[in-house]
Amino acid sequence: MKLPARECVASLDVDAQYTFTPACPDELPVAGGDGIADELNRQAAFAGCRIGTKDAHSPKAHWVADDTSPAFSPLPGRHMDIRWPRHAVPGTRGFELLDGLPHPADYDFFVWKGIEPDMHPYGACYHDLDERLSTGLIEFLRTRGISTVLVGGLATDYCVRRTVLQLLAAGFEVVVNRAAIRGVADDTSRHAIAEMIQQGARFIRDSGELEPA
Ligand code: VGL
Repeated sequence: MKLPARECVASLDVDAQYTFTPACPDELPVAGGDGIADELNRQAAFAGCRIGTKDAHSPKAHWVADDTSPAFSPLPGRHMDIRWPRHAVPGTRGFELLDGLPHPADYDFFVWKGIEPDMHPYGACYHDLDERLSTGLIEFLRTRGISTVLVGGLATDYCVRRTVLQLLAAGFEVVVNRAAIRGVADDTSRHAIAEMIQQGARFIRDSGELEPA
């Protein structure tokens, strides 16, 4: 796939954190989630800037499922949809980016998501589920003159999906690198991929398909 000039291309690593890998079995382990760092680095070599995101959640977030509030019980707010196990708590292993990725300070732009205990967003572009509170990512990409965003990360069916749909809605070309994504479940991932394609995302098998301008 032929890319535009490098300075118009951004590479985005969505939530490439240990919380979404088998290293954190009590959080949200995604099979193969720890196998994407090299491919994320390869896709970034085609881009003029690199963006990262992390989930950064309170251990006492209102959406945390525990013995007294099992999964799928009603949630108390409008910026959380379903309950999740406690995950991505700053100071824990699960919060950290996968080995081999840059330090957050070395990305050109970095988004921390879900810091508020009563919010559990998925996409990198908005802090809230209504998509009104910008994280600044769309503004950053526009200011940089970015037209095309290469996306990889975790998980295909939640945060990658929502981020891609938000970027498409904002008018960016989005290329999703299949070798750099992993999903929580096969059926939801298949559905998410079909939806992203239907909304205009293009998929590549791996970064070997990318051609610089
Ligand atoms: C995610 C489920 C819950 C993700 C985050 O990063 O895809 N999935 N929280």
